Amino acid sequence: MYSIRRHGPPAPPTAALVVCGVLAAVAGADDHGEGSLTPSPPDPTVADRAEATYDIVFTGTWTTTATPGGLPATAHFSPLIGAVHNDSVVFLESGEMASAGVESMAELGRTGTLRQEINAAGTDAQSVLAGLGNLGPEETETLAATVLSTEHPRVTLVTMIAPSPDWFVGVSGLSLLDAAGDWRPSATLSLYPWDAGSENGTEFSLNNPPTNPQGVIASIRGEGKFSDERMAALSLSLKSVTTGNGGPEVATPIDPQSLAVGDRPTIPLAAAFHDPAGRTLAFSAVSLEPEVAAVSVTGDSLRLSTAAPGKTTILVTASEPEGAAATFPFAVDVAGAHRVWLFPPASDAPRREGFVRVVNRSSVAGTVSIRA
Ligand SMILES: [Ca+2]
Repeated sequence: MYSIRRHGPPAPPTAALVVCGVLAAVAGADDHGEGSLTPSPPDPTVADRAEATYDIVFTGTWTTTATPGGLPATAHFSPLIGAVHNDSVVFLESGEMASAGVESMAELGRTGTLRQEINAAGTDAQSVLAGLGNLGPEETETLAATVLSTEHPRVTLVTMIAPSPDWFVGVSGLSLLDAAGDWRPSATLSLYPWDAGSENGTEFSLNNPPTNPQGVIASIRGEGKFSDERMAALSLSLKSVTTGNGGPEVATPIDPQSLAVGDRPTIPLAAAFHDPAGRTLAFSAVSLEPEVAAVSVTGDSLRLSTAAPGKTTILVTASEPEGAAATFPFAVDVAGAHRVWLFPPASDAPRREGFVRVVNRSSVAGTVSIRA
């Protein structure tokens, strides 16, 4: 028989403590890919408890590109079901037998048994994730403001490819903390088809004979009905991080900024945060790519200083005097030409000539001086 597998006691904490609340610079990697039913490595030890909210967006990409033989007339994805949890529990895994809950999800699109298994995980699971209903082959559903924590930084989320014998897509034990204990600003994954190993059949049909003895969960990407293309996409984007209890909260995050090289906008921060106790907050900010745009904070005013085309993420933090803090990221996209230095260096022996073009974007006269 199968069961929800539990890992042994957690490894002793490593000597190095990891500062949490700062976010990793890694963004947008499709690093889980086909292995999305292989849980992430063990969670890092994090010094201070923090909560992070993510928007989790599931998008069906089931077209004849994914199933070249066509889609069944009633093609859909069953209601999303999953959990936010820690690394002590695994609800499903490639190469392992499906639990009764995973079997019921994969064969019939039902969520009740898997929900019971998640509840039975006790404190290892922080919350159940559930969609609102069936989704069309190319439909999108957002699980907005999903709360993760340093103790529960993992997401498991699955949905049946329906109708089918026991086929599904999903992720298992995907950690949103990186190895250093920093929250990932975003993650984008392609979801490929899996066979739960519990029911026979090669057509898009229900009620086939059970697989006896039960097999294991296995990839069927590129097999049978499926091409090598993804069936769905999952994107997870960080919205805010809070540390400490009863501290400041994110009220109104700053919108993504599209800027040109040389822009230096000033952005007020007072409305971006809310402190339940009404304390005076101290603001700070860092740029993950300071060569694209640097950031400075004076009082409750944030100043961006763009320097080169590219993209960066700005992390804005508000702290109250006892140290509780809230952080959110916003994206900055800088367009414009690269600065090109056309003056040859003094060490350049051949006599080459250089030139510089000066563009004054403001209405105020300025001075340009060149020293050679
Ligand atoms: Ca099967």
